[in-house]
Amino acid sequence: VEASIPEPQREAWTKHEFSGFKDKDDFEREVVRHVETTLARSIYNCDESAAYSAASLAFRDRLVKDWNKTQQRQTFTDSKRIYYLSLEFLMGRAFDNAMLNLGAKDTAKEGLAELGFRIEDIIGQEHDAALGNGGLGRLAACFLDSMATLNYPAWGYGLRYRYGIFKQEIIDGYQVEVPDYWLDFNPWEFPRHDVTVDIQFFGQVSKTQDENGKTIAKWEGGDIVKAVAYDVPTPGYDTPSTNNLRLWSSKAASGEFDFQKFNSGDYESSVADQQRAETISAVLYPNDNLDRGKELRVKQQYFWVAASLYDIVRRFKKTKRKWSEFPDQIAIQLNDTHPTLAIVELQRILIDIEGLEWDEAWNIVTSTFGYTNHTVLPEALEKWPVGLIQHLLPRHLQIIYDINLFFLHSVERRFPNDRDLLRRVSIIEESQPKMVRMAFLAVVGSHKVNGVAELHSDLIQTTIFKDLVTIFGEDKFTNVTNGITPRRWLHQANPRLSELIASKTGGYEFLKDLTLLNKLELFVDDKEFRKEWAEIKYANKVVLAKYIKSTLGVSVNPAALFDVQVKRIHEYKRQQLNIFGVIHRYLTLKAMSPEERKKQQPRVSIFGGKAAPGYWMAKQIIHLINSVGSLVNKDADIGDALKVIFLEDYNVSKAEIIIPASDLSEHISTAGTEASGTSNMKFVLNGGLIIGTCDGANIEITREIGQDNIFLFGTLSEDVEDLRHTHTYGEHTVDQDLAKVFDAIQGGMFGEPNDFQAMISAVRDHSDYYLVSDDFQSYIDTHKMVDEEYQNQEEWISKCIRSVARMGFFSSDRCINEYAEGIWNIEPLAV
Ligand code: NTF
Repeated sequence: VEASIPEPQREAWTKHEFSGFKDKDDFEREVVRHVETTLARSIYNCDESAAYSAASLAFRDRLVKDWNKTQQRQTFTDSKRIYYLSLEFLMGRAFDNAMLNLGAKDTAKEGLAELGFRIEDIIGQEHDAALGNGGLGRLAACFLDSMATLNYPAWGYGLRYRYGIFKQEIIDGYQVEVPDYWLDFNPWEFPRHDVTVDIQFFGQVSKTQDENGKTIAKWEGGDIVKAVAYDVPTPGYDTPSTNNLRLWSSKAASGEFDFQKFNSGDYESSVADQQRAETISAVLYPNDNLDRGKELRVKQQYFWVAASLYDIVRRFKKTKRKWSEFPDQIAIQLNDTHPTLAIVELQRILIDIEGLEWDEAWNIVTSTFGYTNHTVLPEALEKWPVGLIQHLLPRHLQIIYDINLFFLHSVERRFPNDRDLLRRVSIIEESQPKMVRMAFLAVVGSHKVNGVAELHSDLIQTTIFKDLVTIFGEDKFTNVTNGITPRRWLHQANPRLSELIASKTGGYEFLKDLTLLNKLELFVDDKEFRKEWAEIKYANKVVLAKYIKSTLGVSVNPAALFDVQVKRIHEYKRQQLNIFGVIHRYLTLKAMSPEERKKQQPRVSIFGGKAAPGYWMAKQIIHLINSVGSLVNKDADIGDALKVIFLEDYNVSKAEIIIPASDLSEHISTAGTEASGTSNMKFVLNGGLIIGTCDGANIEITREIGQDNIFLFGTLSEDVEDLRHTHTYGEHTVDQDLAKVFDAIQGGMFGEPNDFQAMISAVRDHSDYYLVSDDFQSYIDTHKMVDEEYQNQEEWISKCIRSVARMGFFSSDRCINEYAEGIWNIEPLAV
């Protein structure tokens, strides 16, 4: 490893090496030092925000030591590395996580107390790092945690958005979006102003022949934007391994400042050019499961991918290995199609810059990449107009055409005279305008393609990639069922439950081997254990009830059944089914005598989630939920029997409060639409039961925990197509109970009926694409079962314990090990 200090001077360095705080006193000293020096405040002048900053810096100092050593070890060992390319990393807060992963939270707690602070208040000061929309981004964050915990040499690559996902405010029942400027103070990142890459856009390609008659392509002209690296240390749990997440930020290239304009007095427009360069990494696109085809988005993608590949190739070239060894040293995983241009960029680097032959280069490329698909929804599959790529990345378009040509030739050789097959599998869709199908490009350019749950992996092989399976064979396609990190989603979010589990399973080992949870089965019949378990759930519900009271002013009874649906708002996730069910419950309660009403199981229906700013129907759904809440919550006849809550601005740190407090959570997508879902796993792991459809990972959760421990309902995925067909071409009547719900809405019970007309029409007058009416009856029947079973608390808690005991499979550690073995072919690095 390179070092610039000569041997004789190193002794002084070793002698004075900083090693971070070791105990409580050390920690306090570090906090006080950071308050006085780094934050430049006079002593005793420290509010919670400053205490957060200083305490974070004290922890950061320790992380950095481990991080440097990990990087040094990885460079020195020179073993294979995995690069995880994701346009989203939904990290949430880092401070609590760092304390727990370093095993120093108790030290910090005592230290902060002596300095006059409660650790919870200090944790609460941190702004979420919200560089993601939902499940896809949070999955990437869980993967980073697992890769570090399992000691894999891994780097994440992403974009450093100045604005993360917007902050949601609810005003008069409507969603309002507020920009999330989160970088005012972020101790968890290190700008690397010396690590920059020039990224080229536009320009033209010239072709010449060299002395051997070989064609040389030169991409020239156009604009240059500078990528600056920002590094985020990501610690593993109970290991010194600390990996790197490198986020790129865009800046005007130094040569870009237009002195011509400047000297002619047009200073403002030369500044405007600078700002234009900075817009590339300015904002995260707020769409979940939707592709809007915006030009700036493809610019983001190329900017990030080109910077990352330059970095990866630069690192590889330092080792002086042969190009053929590239795939033995490097695995690159594409998180969805967003980084697919990396395939084209690596091919370009190898043939245009490094001078490799096409075939040799293409072999390296396809052996390096793996592609994970996260959705089958057609509106989410990325396609870029050929004209746009031509304009922005002229050389890349040529390479895409060549990749397609060679691919189609090989198809034609194996399946002669099947012109329709060629049309169907072509990377270029011959539409008006022509489009580049990014998912096909990703499949053709990777050696493995995986879905994220069993049903989903089967579906991609039989629908969107059916022809490609025929062409490449089944071995190229595989499944890796998603997982979640138990460190954040159990230990951090639910410390009391984690402690109780530790007391019965032999310490905190289960956090590193989640299958050890199975030891809990021994205690299912232990009354005392069940009591402790129930007390923890109740305490978590009290915390959430207080939060609801403080934010919405609504009192909810912690003894009621907490029924939670928190996730992005989307028609396919069917929050409309949930709220229609709630209205049905309300109408039923209203029709009862007061005595009868008293006998019903009290419920709190809790919703949360953001709608994409341009998704009008999703915004209507939010409005209806809030309108129902404002009527129901102040209806004196109803009282505690039903409350309807919409929690504003659902994000990772709020999930950490909500999930441990749930009795029942809703995962009710139309079968075949939710690729996996990951919150379903988080809820069960925290001792809540699920009501759900046979979709995504719900199916495997059922297999693991047993069908007695989950409330399944609704149409099966294999029947969905036929039902849709009947809606369009045959009988289509609305369920009778649902029709009553519609009547209530249209009668103005929840305010202006026109506001909700589109939601009703989608079901009644259009084809009810998401089968809300078809599934309505079985949905409300199943909720009736839930009410009955909840009455028997002993049995309910037994189910919760049994379920938790059987959740070992859903650790992201298992998931990462599967990727490492089946796709990346890499091994952990001994520490
Ligand atoms: C999401 N996909 C899926 O909708 C979820 O079911 C899944 O749990 C997560 O990915 C993680 O695998 C997307 O966000 C996208 F972008 F593919 F649409």
